[in-house]
Amino acid sequence: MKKVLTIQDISCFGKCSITVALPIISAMGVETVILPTAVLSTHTMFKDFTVKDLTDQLVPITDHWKKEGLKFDVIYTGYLGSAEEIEIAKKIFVEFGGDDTMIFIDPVMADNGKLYAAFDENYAKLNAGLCGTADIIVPNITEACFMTDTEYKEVYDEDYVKDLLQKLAGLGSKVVVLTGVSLSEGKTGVYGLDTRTGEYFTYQNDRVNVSYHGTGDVFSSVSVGAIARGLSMKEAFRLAADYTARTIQVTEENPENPWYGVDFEATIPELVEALG
Ligand code: PXL
Repeated sequence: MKKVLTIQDISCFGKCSITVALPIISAMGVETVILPTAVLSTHTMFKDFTVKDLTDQLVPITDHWKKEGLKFDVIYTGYLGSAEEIEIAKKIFVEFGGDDTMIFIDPVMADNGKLYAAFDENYAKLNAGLCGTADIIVPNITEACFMTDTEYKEVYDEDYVKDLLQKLAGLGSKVVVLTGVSLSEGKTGVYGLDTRTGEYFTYQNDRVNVSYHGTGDVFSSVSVGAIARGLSMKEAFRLAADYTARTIQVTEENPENPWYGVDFEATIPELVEALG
């Protein structure tokens, strides 16, 4: 069975990071090993959330894994709590990544033009350095702007997206994919660049005019699960974009209307079926 290591926080309530990645990637038939970077009472969009940083646990845990000879097919990082954790993640890539290990980085730190509560611009620069060591990175436009010193625009055209992709390519990752790219009315999706071939690719589906927390984590988790299962990158991103859009739609139809996260639990059976 393919094995993924995911390094991100546990937000106990709120449906994001590990509480999204673990059920989704496991349901896709891929063993999911977790390395929690912090435990929060909720994600950071709630008021008065608590945080217990776990930086001091990362090295002891991974030292134990080294003795056990663990290796991973994919290492997927999401929300990391501190600059020090970024440095530790780099070491983990070297220690646990073989030639066949795919390093997938979602540099979770910002959205809608703003950094999340825990982060500053220096953190964004360090995240840019981490992204340089990846095979695939999947920032949203805000994160890409912070990492490349680019002005954030709410309204943009294809040239702006391609310019941003070229700047991201300069960080050093093999494949760079921007998420949440909307180039026509009513559509949204991904726009990527394979820096090895210079080829751009895009996939758009219908935009739902509402934004939910954790949708980036849903998208990344499905992409990682699909890549681990051997789908091509384009197939993986298409599946992930379709699944995320479908899950947002189902969440919108829920009369309880949970503002804090999407109802991926309701759509997991469809995801499993789509894998055949
Ligand atoms: O979904 C991204 C995410 C992950 N982890 C924590 C967050 C967020 C987004 O706000 O707060 C703790």
